[in-house]
Amino acid sequence: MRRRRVGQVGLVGQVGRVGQVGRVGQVGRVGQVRQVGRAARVATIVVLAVIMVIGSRRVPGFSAWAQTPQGLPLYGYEIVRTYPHDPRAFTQGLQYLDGVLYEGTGQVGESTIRRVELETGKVLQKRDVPPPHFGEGITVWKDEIIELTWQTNVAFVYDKKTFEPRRTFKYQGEGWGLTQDATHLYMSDGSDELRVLDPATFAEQRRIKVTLAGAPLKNLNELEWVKGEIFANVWQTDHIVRIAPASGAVVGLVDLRGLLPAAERAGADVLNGIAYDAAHDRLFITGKWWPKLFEIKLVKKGG
Ligand SMILES: [Ca+2]
Repeated sequence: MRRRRVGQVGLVGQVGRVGQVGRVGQVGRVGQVRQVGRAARVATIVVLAVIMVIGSRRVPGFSAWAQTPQGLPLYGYEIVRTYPHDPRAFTQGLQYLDGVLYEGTGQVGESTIRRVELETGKVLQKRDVPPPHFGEGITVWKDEIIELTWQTNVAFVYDKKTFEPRRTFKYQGEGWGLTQDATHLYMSDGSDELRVLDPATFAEQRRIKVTLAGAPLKNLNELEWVKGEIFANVWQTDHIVRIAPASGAVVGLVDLRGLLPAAERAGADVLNGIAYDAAHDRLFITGKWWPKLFEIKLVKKGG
């Protein structure tokens, strides 16, 4: 299901109808009424979810949410700098470390791990991931690179310098995104839960149930630990949610629609790929088969 999604352009026709977004704004406001019933709240979330999916298909005149549920902060972006990105890289994992990017790419038979020069997008080092594996999220832990696979239930561990395989970890379910703080790994699997893992053993310590305005939020994809929050792409949308790791609550929404110009969107797939340079407070964003990688600054919308 996560394979070539470019053919979904047909959805745009349906999206046109959602140009009646005015209604969404109204629903959003309903969410602010304290006494609103559960049904109404669920309806709010359903509409929001639909918008998050449909909103990723950029349609002229499609305006941003008038309001977000429960007054969640909404962020737009400012492009600081644009870099080249390999348009054949089906980006599934991205991390910035010591001046370079580490990237994991997907598709069976095309999956790779790579070290990439930020400024030029040049691939400095690469290792193919053999079929039947579909490469997913990666993270660099100490002197190793850990890579998830989508549906083959195995994580590969490589030497960070040589990219030589060292060992594997097994896990249940799908592998999507992977990030870390100083002590743990955080893994997404397509559900509304993030697994908290021991980096040395891959043993699961606990799960974080991610909620948006109280309702489960699924399809959390590529991840990045940013200043004490977990940023997660929501699959098939141009939105990133900011998650408080302690509670799992979404504490902010980032609307990145329009980041990749429409002309370049044709051969590209969805936004996926967040990397953070903590030393210089730089946030990098790209997507699957995107020809560009962007350094952005978040800009708070509304009041
Ligand atoms: Ca990342």
